[in-house]
Amino acid sequence: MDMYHTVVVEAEPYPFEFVPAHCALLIIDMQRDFLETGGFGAMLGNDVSELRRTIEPNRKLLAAWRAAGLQVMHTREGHRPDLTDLPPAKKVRGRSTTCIGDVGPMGRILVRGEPGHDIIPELYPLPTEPVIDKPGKGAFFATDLHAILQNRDIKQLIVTGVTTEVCVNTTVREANDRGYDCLVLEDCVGSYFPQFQEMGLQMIKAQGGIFGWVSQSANVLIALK
Ligand code: TIU
Repeated sequence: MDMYHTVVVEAEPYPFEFVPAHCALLIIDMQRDFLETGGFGAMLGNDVSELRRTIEPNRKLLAAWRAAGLQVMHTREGHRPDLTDLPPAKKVRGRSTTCIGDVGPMGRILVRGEPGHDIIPELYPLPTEPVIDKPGKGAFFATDLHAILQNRDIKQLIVTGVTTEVCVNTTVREANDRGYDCLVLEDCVGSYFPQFQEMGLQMIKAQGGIFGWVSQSANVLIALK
């Protein structure tokens, strides 16, 4: 594969074309607290299997993307240990007895440095891969992601991770407004709610790809060969 030669991936609403040197794989919030059976997501009563089915396709895609020598970035949702970056509205939302910053099943919930906040071992970042710690749902809000992408000459993003309608959708919308093309891979994104998985992807590709493109990881793997 030529890093500077356009690659075409079958996608909806029409094929996604990218130049590998200018395209990064952005893996959103594949954190233990969202995905593991003993995590915060599961504690709230969510079915983590809907998210766990994305692990294997992400693992294969990540391996192929790394083998091709392409750029990878990871994000994690979470807050400073002193919670100074946690909006009071976010802390109290949901009226749960256990909230962000409290001690949960895998350390303090969504607090940086705690075991549950970290990325699952199957997709653990390499030291060379930037990890963006974000306080919000979108990966551009209050982070240096845009600067990193600009410094690395990245124009397009292949977006995977969790959850489809929350952090993935918010990030894709933020990226779209900043001029990036986004391809979202259906088998590599997951939601606790099947109907939101379906509609979260429909919203991205509707109206001629209003926010981006949708495809399957197999189509990217074929294109990387
Ligand atoms: N990463 C992400 O999507 N954070 C969430 O809180 N998602 C939910 O679906 N709750």
